[in-house]
Amino acid sequence: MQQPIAIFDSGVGGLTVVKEVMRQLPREKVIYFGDTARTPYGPRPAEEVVRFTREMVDYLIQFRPKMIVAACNTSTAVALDDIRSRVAVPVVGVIHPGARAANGRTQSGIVGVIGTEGTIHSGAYEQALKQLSPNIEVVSLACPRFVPLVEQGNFRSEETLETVRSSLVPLMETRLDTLILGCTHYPFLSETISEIMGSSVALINSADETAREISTILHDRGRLARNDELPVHQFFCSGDPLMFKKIAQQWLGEQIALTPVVWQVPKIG
Ligand code: I24
Ligand code: DGL
Repeated sequence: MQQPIAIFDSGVGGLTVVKEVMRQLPREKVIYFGDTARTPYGPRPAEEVVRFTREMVDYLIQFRPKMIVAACNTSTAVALDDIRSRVAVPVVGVIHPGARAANGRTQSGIVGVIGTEGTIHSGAYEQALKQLSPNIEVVSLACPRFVPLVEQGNFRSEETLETVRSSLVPLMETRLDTLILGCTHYPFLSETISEIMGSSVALINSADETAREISTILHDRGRLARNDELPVHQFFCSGDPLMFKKIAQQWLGEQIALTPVVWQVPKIG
């Protein structure tokens, strides 16, 4: 029996990491958990995100994964150390891979980071970047209006352009040449963001970088899957299963096996 890679997120956004893992590592079996009943995590207090993240990890551990991937930037920002202290398998988050890519890319030494309120307030990207390059200058900005736009499927409307433009004003006064899209949803807005920031600003997609990191770790540890037949992935969500299935199948371009998970058992009587 092949051990799966467990990937979790606050909802459906982490499917961006899943898609990239399926593309880069087609033999690996993926177990995904999306906490769609309690999404979004971005505006929640850190303490709550840590607690919710623990619950997802505790659920996923029953599948004996060879690795756990926090595909959610907000969870990674506030709960990565907590998860690592609780499990014995490697835990990969989306922040270090994104920070490493940005550090390798910047020439001006000024890097921008956009994300949810939780991610930006944690300072986790800034800390990761400074650890790689102490002299790097980091400009961080929370963009709380972006996730709702993406979830409306509103990627390129006039309203989106205006919202993105007005949100990014604080970044345009800086000389950054690299911008980390530090949220699962932001790559869907990358054309609009690029239009506003200009073509001289490189956009870093943390999901793609994370898939490469997963690949490197499994390769280095000799843990890559060797099976000939393609794996059957499994998806779990805490909220509306039909909604999850619809989004996942559309995004991944294939049928999925989904199991709804009841978190809080309803009180009887
Ligand atoms: N995209 C996202 N979230 C949604 C959505 C979307 N609805 C349409 N599209 N809804 O994230 C989130 C609302 N929750 C409520 C609770 O249950 C789960 C859903 C970004 C996509 C991440 C893969 C647009 C859309 C789509 C398919 C693919 C991509 C996409 F329907 F942007
Ligand atoms: N998945 C979250 C993140 O990457 C975005 C959505 C949310 O706020 O839950 O930060």
